[in-house]
Amino acid sequence: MTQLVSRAEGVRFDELALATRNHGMQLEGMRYDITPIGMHYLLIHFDIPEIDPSSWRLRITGCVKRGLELSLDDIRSRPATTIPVTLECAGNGRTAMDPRNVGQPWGLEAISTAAWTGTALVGILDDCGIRDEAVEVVFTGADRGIQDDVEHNYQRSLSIRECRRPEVLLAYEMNGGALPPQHGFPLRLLVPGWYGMTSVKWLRNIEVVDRPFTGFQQAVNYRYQRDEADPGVPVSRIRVRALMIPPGMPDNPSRRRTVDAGAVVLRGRAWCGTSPVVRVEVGVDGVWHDARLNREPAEFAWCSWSYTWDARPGAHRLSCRATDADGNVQPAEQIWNRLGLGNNLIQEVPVTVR
Ligand SMILES: Nc1nc2c(c(=O)[nH]1)N[C@H]1C(S)=C(S)[C@@H](COP(=O)(O)O)O[C@H]1N2
Ligand SMILES: [Mo]
Repeated sequence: MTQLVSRAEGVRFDELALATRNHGMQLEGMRYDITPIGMHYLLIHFDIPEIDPSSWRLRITGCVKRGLELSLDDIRSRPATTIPVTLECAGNGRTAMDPRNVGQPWGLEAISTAAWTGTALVGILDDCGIRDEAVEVVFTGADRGIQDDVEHNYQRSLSIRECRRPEVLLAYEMNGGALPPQHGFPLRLLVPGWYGMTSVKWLRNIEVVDRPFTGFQQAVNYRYQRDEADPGVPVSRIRVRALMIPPGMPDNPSRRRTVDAGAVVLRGRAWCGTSPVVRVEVGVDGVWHDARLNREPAEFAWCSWSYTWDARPGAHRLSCRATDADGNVQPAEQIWNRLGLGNNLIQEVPVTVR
C-alpha cells in the first residue's frame, strides 16, 4: 500500500534505490534548448524490457474496422515529424511535500526537452477506422511488474479526442538518433502538454475501447487525492512552472550557492501544458521583478528567460514564478496531495553573495 513518510523520518532505502535508477536532469541542463540524451530525466516503474526489434510488432485492436499489425519498418515508412517537447514527471517536486508518498524522491529535476521524431497516432487510427462506440484508447507497454500488490503491464489510456491531436506521436527517434532502451525503444507514445506518465514507453499494443479504462496506472495511480478514500481527480496536463539555473558555484554536498557581487545574469526555463507562458518573474528577497521571456515558436517546448540581478554582498533568497495565458500563477504555498503529484510550488534558491 502507499506509504507516507514525514521529512523528520529521513529518506528511506527504497526511495534511495529508486533515485539511483531514475535520474533527473541537472538544472544547469536548462542551458540547452534540447537536453542531451544522457541528461534527459528518466522514470521507469519496473525493468527496462528486452525487445528484439526484428520480431517486435505493434498491434492495434479493439473497436476498429480493421485491426493492424505493424513492424518498425512499417511505422518508419509512414509520414514523419520532429517536434521539441518538454516532458515533466508528475511527481516532480515530490520531496517538498510533507508528508510525502514513498516514490521517486524528485527534487525539481524531473524535467527535460527532447526533439522527438515519429508518426502521428491519428494517421494510424484513421487507417484502422475507429468505430462509433469507441470512447478511449489504451496503450500498453512491454514492461511488467507489481505495484500496490497489483501485477500489470504499464498501461495508460487517452480519450479519442486527445488521440486526434496531430502532435500526439508514436516516436521512434530522440534527438535524431534511435530511441535509447531507457526511453522506450523501439517505440513510445508521446503526448505533448501532458505530464510524462501519459507517454507510454516500450509500446506494444494499442486497443480502442468502448468504456473508460480502469487499469492501475489510470484509475488508482496518478490521481490528485486528499486521502486513500478520496477517488480524486485524474492528473493530466502540465501545470505552469519556471525554474532557474542555480547561479554561482555550489558547495558539495549541501549545494548551497556562493555568488560574486555585481551584475549576475539569472537564467532559466518556463513551460506549461495548458496554455502559453506569458510572464516570468524573479523574486529577490521577496520582491518580484519581470524577467525577459523569450517566447519560443515551439508550442510544446519550454521557453527561456533571463533577468540581470545586481547582487550585493550578504545572504539572499532568489525565486522565480511563471504565469500562463489563463492567468494561472505558481503557488507560494504547497498544495498537498497524497501521491505528491502536480507540484508547481515556487522554486527558492538561497545564495550567499561575497
Ligand atoms: N511503459 C512505461 N512507460 C512509461 C513509464 C513506465 O514506467 N513504463 N513511465 C512514465 C513516466 S511516469 C514518465 S514521467 C515518463 C518518463 O519518460 P522518460 O523516462 O523517457 O523521461 O515515461 C512514462 N512512460
Ligand atoms: Mo512520471
